[in-house]
Amino acid sequence: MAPSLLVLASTLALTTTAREITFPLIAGFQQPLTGYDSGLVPGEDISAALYAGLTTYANLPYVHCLSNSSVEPYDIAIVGAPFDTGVTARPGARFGPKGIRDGSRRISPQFSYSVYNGRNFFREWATVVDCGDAPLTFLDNTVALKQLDKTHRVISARRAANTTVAKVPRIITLGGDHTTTLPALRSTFDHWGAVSVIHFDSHLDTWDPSVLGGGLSHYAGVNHGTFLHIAHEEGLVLNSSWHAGIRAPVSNPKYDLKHDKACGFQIVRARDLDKIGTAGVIEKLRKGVEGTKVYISVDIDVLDPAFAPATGTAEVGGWTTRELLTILDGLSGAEVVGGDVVEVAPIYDNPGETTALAAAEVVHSLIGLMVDTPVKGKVSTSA
Ligand SMILES: *[C@@H]1O[C@H](CO)[C@@H](O)[C@H](O)[C@H]1NC(C)=O
Ligand SMILES: *[C@@H]1O[C@H](CO)[C@@H](O)[C@H](O)[C@H]1NC(C)=O
Ligand SMILES: *[C@@H]1O[C@H](CO)[C@@H](O)[C@H](O)[C@H]1NC(C)=O
Ligand SMILES: [Mn+2]
Repeated sequence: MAPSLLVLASTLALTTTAREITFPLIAGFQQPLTGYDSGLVPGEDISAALYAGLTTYANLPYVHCLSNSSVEPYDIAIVGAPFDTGVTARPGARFGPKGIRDGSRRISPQFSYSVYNGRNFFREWATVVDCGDAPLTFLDNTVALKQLDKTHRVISARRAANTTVAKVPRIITLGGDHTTTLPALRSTFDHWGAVSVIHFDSHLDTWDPSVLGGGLSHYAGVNHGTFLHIAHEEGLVLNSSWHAGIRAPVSNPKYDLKHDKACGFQIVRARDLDKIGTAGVIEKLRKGVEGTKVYISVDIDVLDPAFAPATGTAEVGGWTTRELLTILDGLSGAEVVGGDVVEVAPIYDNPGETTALAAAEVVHSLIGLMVDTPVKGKVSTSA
């Protein structure tokens, strides 16, 4: 080595040994959010952190809600319904629950105070848990939907955690195609009777099974475009129900719309928002369901494909994610007894998870509505 380089090398060595380098303890975004321990590693709290462990919705605790034994009680249960063989266009929503959980990784009970209302709905009276997915066969729709009926019966029949507020736990379903709403409505009927459905969707979904399904078979008639017709037939839906965000074409303007009305629905179309704004939409929906129990079903295709490309039956000209969240949060005060986000088919999402992020935040809003307004219900004996 040349003498000058030697000098340089020894100077560098001197510098590094002479200077005390203090690294920041742990970068802010790597800190466990439950609390900050000043030690670098020893004593560091590793009991809870984002992106660690298995992925549940919003880093909530997992509870095996379908266990034969008694389980830790909960007030609001998230359950996945991996079912997509009732879809009429692109399949893939059986992986929706996984996609929505992935999209929710950054949401956590420790870091969820809203800048709009200052509240953290995970930290009020309710215990919110993730029950994982319902075991549904992927080869027989009739059996799968019966399995989902049973899943809802078992989960909703457990005694709630905070019985001073409400004895019956409420369920938020992660779809699955929209057919999965039917078992959820049967379950809310058991505890609360018929409900007003607020149905966010670009499609009506009240089609007569002989129209959508073609009358091929009874089996084919139970699908993601007919479940609201069937729910009406079964007496699960009140005539104070609403569609919001409708824009898809119908097959017969006279029959389809008349039939939809007969099923108990009124309509806010997607472009109505341009005229009456989010406040106008909120007012219509709130007044429309006043005094009744409400089930909120969000087909992610209510959003424009720019905001939710990953869905079974995308329709252009829809709402933005912000508009939808504003409208949902604006429904606070409604007695929401159940809810879902359906038709998320992650395979069509982009690397930024646009659809999954939106769906995860919609679930967050549904939790907010449920925590904001507790609802008493009768304890079912059917499970
Ligand atoms: C749960 O209960 C059912 C019916 O009693 C029984 O057939 C099944 O084996 C039980 N499962 C487990 C895992 O114990
Ligand atoms: C149950 O809810 C009540 C009313 O909001 C609250 O005061 C109480 O702390 C809750 N209990 C538990 C165990 O969370
Ligand atoms: C719903 O039905 C009741 C009676 O069953 C009726 O009084 C009411 O006007 C109906 N509401 C709508 C919006 O059709
Ligand atoms: Mn739908």
